[in-house]
Amino acid sequence: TWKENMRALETDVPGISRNIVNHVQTSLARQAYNLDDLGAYQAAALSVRDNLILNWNDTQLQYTRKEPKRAYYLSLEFLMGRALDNALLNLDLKKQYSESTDKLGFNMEDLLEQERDAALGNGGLGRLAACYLDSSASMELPVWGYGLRYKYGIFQQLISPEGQQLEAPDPWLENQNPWELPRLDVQYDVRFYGSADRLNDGTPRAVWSGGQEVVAQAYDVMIPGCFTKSTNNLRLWESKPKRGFDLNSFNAGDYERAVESSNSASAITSVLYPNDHTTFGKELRLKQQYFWTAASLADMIRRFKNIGKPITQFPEYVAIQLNDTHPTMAIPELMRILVDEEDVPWDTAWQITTNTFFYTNHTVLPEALEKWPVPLMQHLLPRHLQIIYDINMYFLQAVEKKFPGDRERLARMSLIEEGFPQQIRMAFLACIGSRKVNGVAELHSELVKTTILKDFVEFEGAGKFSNVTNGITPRRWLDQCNPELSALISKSLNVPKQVWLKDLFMLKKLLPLAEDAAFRKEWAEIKQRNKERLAHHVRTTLGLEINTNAMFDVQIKRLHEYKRQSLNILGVIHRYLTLKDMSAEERKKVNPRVVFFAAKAAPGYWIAKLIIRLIVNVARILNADPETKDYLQLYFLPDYSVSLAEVLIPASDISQHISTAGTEASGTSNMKFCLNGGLLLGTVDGANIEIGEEVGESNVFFFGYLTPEVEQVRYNNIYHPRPVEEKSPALARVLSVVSQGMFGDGGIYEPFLNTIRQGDYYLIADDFDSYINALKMVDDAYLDKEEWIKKSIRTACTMGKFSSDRAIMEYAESYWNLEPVKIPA
Ligand code: 26W
Repeated sequence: TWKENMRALETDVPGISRNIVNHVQTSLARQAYNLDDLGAYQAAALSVRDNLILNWNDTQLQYTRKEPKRAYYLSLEFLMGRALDNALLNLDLKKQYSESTDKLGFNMEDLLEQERDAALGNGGLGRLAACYLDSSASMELPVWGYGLRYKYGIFQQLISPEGQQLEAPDPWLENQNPWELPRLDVQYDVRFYGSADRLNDGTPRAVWSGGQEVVAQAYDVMIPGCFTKSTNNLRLWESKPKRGFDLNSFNAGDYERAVESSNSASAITSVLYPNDHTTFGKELRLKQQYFWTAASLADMIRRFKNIGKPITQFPEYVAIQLNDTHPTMAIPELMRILVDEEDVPWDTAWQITTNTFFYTNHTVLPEALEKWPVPLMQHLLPRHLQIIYDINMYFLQAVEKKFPGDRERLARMSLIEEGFPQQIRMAFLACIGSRKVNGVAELHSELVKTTILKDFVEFEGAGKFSNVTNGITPRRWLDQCNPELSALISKSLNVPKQVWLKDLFMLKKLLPLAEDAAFRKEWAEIKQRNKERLAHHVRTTLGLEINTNAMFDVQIKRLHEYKRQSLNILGVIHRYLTLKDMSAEERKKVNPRVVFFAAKAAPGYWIAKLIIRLIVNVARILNADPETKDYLQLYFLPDYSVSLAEVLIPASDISQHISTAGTEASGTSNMKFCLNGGLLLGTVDGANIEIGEEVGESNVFFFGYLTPEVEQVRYNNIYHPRPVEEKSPALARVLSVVSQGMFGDGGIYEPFLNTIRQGDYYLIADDFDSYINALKMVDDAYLDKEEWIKKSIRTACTMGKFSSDRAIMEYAESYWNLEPVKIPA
């Protein structure tokens, strides 16, 4: 009877409707007559989740039966965005669900808008993790993600009338989250503080006791593959106090401390740190990192033990990818488990560890490299500090053996940086504890080898270091966000999207159609409708009217000096001044432009906030100027998110990726814009370079100093400074109108302007004229509409390389040694 009663997937419209209504009546305890869009969304989401759970169960059962090697992606950030549309498309049930909700009196597109973004990430690193989960499931690979279930995701951004960024909390779990499943049976204890005593019995073992214990509680989020039953898992940990309060402290008579620790336990997973590219050395952040890696490793080891193999075979069944250094504490934690709990000899334990981990570096900016103060580690994780010291001792002995007497090298390579206080260099620990190390684009991987990890390449050999160029999922970033373009591609390739969405190189077959006027017309009309969709979005959310006959020029990413939104806004002011210089007749020949920015700044990054303020105030003046507003409009769209990106990207004619050469590791939005037929204006940096190689130099706009030149320019800027007037008269004029108050109180911008006048670390003045020249080339190219559309088609159709399916297969084959697992129907 068990078998007879098993539920099957509901895939026809009547079955789907029954399921939705059933959830309205029971799960939500609501009635048809008072059901609003939010309720209907929740019921639809719960019914989709039912389907996902059935697939998930089959997938996990198959993994248990087949015992394949598994990979785990450890990321402190997963920037998932919305789930409903994505799940419907991957399950191929969008049509049926739309028809069903239609019959029930609801519009599917309105229901989709009810969902809040799961915004458990800052930017590129977190969104990459989300794309990789989609690709792993779609490629039928046994991969799980492990992260934290933050109660509050990335802050909501508000912009005050003066242009000041204000932050509000993001209570994304407030209306319940239909996409997660609490696993009350999956809990682990995690210890902090206390003391570590070596046994000194001839083994490396120690006993770690006392301190505070907190509970890690699992929540599972299903990750559906595209057009496959394969459904993977993202396991997120929530921290909870143990039995109300900590008995250890209580029994030791420290009642106050016990109650305090019960509050502090829940604090661990309360909020995502909103810093990106800057470290702060905060105790709570280290607590997050250890809490998460300890719970995740305990979970993996329990699962491994279920298959009954000796612990030495751990690396044959488990690969762990470290998404940047944030999960590096997993390395000493695995050593602790092996040595102290499993009684494995040190060398064997180190062998197991270094065969299990893989480390991806995502930035070479010095301020982003994590270091933890030794006294903090001693206090919070005393046993791990001992282990790190031991790892360092054996490591430095080996370095000394290879390079005898090279004291400076030992100091450079030590896991412990000297200073007050001493600090632990997490990138070095991640490097020596891993089997392989990779960067995220060709140039970046070279920079990793020649700068931050140079000594390690000399010591370990270059073979350990390589490149996996980032990718993006074409499901969310084309099929979902640009359904009309997706349909045109399927029609023109004459294959269902099922085929090309999983083999993105097929787009190349459409290249000849760039010469077909009818195809170009359809292509251009879709771009136009996407621009109108964006204009509609801005009208309804902000009440602003946008000129959809203009070129749409977009820069959307975290606000950071190295990404140079500053260069863009100064270029906009230059364009404005040029328009003001013209006669009304001359202006009529100008090709109208609308410039869009969206960006969050880290709450404590005040120069970044000042740049936002400048953008907002320039927009205020420009959009109100009757002489120029038909030719130049400027918008700062607040609260950038995955969902906003899904509206902006398909609408762009040109997008800007203009970091100082050598600073942007890869960039991934560049790939998204190009895949949607937007042209690229950028520096010779990160993945821009590889995009240029794929689309051909004549279809992209490059400018600026190259990476090998940057160091010398920076040196000159300090030791042989030249005034801005000399480097770029055009920029000097722009700086002076800002300073004189054309956009409100000029005085407040002085600290920002001074970063350019003095030092100019990011080469704003050095690159300005080259940038303005590139903008002019873009204008000229846009005048020839037919040629522009050809470039747009060529750009989109050469993006095959940038599918995250390609990237994840490289990890699976060359790093993890993973095979796909077919899930039987
Ligand atoms: C500890 C503070 C902190 C937080 C986040 C330091 C560094 C980070 C991330 C590693 C920054 C990040 O998101 N890097 C971006 O990673 C993307 C995915 O590989 C790349 O495309 C971007 O170029 C890179 O800036």
